[in-house]
Amino acid sequence: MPLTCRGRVRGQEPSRGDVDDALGKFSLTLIDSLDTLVVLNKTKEFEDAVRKVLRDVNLDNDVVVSVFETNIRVLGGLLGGHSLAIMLKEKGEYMQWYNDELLQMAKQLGYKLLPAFNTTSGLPYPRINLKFGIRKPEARTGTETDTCTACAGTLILEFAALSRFTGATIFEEYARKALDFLWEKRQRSSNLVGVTINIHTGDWVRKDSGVGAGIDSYYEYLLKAYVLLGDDSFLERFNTHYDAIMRYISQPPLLLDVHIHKPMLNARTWMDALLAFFPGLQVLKGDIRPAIETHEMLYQVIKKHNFLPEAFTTDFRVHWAQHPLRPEFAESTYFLYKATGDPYYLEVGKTLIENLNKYARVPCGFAAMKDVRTGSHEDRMDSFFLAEMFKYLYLLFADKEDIIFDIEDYIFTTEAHLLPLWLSTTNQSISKKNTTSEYTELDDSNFDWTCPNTQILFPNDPLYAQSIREPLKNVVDKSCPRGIIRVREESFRSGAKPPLRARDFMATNPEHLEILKKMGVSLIHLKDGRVQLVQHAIQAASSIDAEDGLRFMQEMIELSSQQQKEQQLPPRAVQIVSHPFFGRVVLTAGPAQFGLDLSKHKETRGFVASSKPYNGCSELTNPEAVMGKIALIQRGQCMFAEKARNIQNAGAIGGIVIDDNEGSSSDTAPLFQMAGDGKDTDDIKIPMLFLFSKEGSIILDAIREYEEVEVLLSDKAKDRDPEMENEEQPSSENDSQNQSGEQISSSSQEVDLVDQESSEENSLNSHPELLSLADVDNAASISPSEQTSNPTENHETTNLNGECTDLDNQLQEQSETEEDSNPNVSWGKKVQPIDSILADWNEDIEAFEMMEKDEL
Ligand code: DMJ
Repeated sequence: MPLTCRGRVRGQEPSRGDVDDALGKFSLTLIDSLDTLVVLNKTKEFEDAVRKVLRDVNLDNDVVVSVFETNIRVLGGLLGGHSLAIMLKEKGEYMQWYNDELLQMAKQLGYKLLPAFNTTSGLPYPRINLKFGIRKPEARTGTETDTCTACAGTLILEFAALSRFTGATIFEEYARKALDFLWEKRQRSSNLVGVTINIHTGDWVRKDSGVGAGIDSYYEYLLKAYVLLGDDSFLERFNTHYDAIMRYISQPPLLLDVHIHKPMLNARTWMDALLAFFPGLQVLKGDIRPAIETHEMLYQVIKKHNFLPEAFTTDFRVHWAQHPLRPEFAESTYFLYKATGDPYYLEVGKTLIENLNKYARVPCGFAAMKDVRTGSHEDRMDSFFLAEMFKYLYLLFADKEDIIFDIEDYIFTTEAHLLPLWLSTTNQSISKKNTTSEYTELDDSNFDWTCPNTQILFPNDPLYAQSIREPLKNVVDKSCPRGIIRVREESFRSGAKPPLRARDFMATNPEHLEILKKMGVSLIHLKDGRVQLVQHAIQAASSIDAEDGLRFMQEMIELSSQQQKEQQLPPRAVQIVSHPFFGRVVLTAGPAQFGLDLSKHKETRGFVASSKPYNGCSELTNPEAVMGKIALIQRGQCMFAEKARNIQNAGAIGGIVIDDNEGSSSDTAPLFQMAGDGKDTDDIKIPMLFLFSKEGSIILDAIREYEEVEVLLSDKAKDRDPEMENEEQPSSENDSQNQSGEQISSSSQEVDLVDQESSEENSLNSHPELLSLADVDNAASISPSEQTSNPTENHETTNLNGECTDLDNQLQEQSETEEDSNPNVSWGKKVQPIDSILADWNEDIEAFEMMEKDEL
């Protein structure tokens, strides 16, 4: 926890939900970073770290952990450590005492994970209790029915290595069985897999498919299992999936999720950050062109936001603003540099390092970004930062002689642990499944460009890569939204009139109502003035209209969730600028619906002072202490607006309200915004921000230690530069009209016993003409009359030159070329029986709801 300078111990911090499943009280970060130490030539430190692991780590804890995370980080970390320990021992200088102790621990852990595979399918349960396994009542797990594809399909490298190192074949057998089952369950016409699967029945629970969250390393492990184990069946499976990915998901430079049995239908209009590993995998496969294209697009997104947001839209806006210092982009950069030798990728690496140092480096490590837009931090440095990010960035710049062993003799696991390639010829007792009969030779030009042809493709000519990047130069800046192109192109192809767009819909327009009726969508007027939309495919005029209705509803769900998001104010930042922080610590702050709007004014800078009374609910008794400063006030007892007026009257230039719920943190709680008091709050001129208790105590601790603590209140963290370290001037700059400290009298006398919290519900109910969707769980609330239409969204899309072109023309072109080459695109023309449409429709809605609800 790099902000509070402590280790995170499971159970001793507020739960963060699934993220904590990686923590098993087994010194995760220490184990995950063992082999990084050797790569960085820190051999002595490696030796010490191994001793610490052997001395301190206990694997027999009563903790429920993720099987996937434990495998890739802990089992992988122990095996990577073992691989390099025996390499060092053989060299004769270090680790001479080592006697396979890490391997013994790995084996012990392997046996602890095996009960998870006790299912008829062979797919593992997603979680296991390290002490009690699955079945025992004390285990507190084992009732789950679903797991993600990557969770079940990312075991083979570690499990096979464990088997081959130890001779205990059971691990490799179990991992193979899980992979065989996933392969059997692939959607047979598209050859794609869904995101989550039922571990008992093998049914796909989420039928959307991409290369990012939930699936990513399943594909990675098929190809790498072929490399490590030399088993052709893995390559055949990988190639079959790769062909499907390139056919449906790859829409260069984008990679967009689709539905597994309607792969021409995009399932999302945004991409997640995990897919940034894919260009690296494409390099391993030897398909460099799309790797360069996707990587370039991602780099432009990074240049825009300093980091890759956890999710971003097809027009490159932030969808989820966090960035937990994920390594995938650095990984792809390393592989692309290796493949092309183009120094451009060194420049990319330099930018990554500069941004990390500038925005993420804090006194006790590197802090995850809570919000790439504000630059605020989360008290979190995941173990993959040292395991992967450090390793790949170091390797990017390392010369061969900088590394004390030959890195080419190893394969990287998904957590960048190193496994020696000689394992392919050791202990090969596992019978290989012969899947060749199932495998149909792919007639796909993708494979003309694969390994070993790369030598011919890139005779180390850096201009080659540049020529691919050039047309994409401005793809992010000049982009036009292209979220639903595929949905629309089907309608164009079928010759139907373009369906009514959700954003154009007016509940009072009779023509629109007529179209809705045709599409099987009916309107229900609720007593409270809201309107609900209900869809029944069976009531549509034709199957085509029914499909249009589905698309309309999907758009409406997306539009309304977007509008809900927009009604929320964005987060703000409290940046500690005084010694010894110098702007390095940026705390996520909740905005206020009143007072100075920090997005429109310059930041407010000042020293902090606690108000008396601390709750700020009455006239301050220490006005001299807060005058010209930023007052700290505790949440509770009265309205936020009242606190603001009291500190403003005492001459404060800003206020920070600190949550009184002990242990609350922006790591675990959603953004909080402070509402007004329901009356006119124009008299409040100073900026007010809210901090959860954990972030608040970072400031309170700083006061205890350094007395004088200066902060910046802003909408976005300011560059921390040497200037901050030199500036010793007291608080001066702020745009508050109360700069002079002049007293502004409060008009409000009202006292409530609780703070009025802003809630979505409040804002929704205040709109009379809200529209919601009744039979989809996702309550879509939308105010058609307030919608602003964006002309580019309707008619334009992006071409590879970054220019906006006319969608109609482009769609026609696409439709012609795609129909020629792809037999699957004609599905839109077929007249489907209505109940099959209805079934598909329900599946799509289910998948859509699931996607909306799920988090990475
Ligand atoms: C890592 O733990 C692994 O790379 C995993 O496969 C998915 N991504 C995380 C880091 O983002």
